[in-house]
Amino acid sequence: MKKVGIIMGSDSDLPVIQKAVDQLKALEIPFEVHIYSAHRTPEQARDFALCARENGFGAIICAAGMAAHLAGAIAANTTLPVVGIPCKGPLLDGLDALLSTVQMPTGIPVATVAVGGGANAALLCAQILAVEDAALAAKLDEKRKTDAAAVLEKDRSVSERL
Ligand code: RP5
Repeated sequence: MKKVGIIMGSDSDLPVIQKAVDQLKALEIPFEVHIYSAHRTPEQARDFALCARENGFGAIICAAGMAAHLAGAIAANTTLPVVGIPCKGPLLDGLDALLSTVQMPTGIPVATVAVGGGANAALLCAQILAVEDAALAAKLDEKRKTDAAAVLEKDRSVSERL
C-alpha cells in the first residue's frame, strides 16, 4: 500500500496531526511524519515533495497555521494529492490559515479540510488510496457503519433521558 506523508509546519501543530495519525493507525495505513516549514526549512519541504512519488507516497497531509503556505508549497512540487489542514493561531482562530491554505491558484490544487481537521484529512487520504484498494474501501465502509451506529445509540440514549 502507498504511504501517507504527514508534514507539519511546527511541532506546535502536533495535537492536530495526532488526530490524523490515530485514524491512519486504526485503518492500518502506513505513514511517515515530518516537521518541515515552507518558511523556516523551504529546501527540505521542497525535496520531500519532489521525491514523494518515487519514495512510495500516495497522498500528503500538510498542517500549518498563521500564514499557512506549507500545503501550497508542497503541492507546487508534486502531482500527488495534497490535503491541507489549517491550524489555529494566536490571532484569528485559524481563519488566517484557512484562507492561506484554501485559496490556491488554478492548476495547483490543495484539498483543504476544516480548521484543525486532522481526522478528516486522514480519512480523505484513505478514501483516495481506497480507489485502488478494495480491502481499504471495505474498512472505510465498516467505519461508516460503526460511526452511524454510535450516533443512533446516542439518539436512543437522549430520547430515554429527556
Ligand atoms: C506555522 O506557524 C506553523 O505551522 C504553526 O502553526 C505556526 C506557529 O509556529 P511556532 O511559532 O509555534 O513554531 O508555520
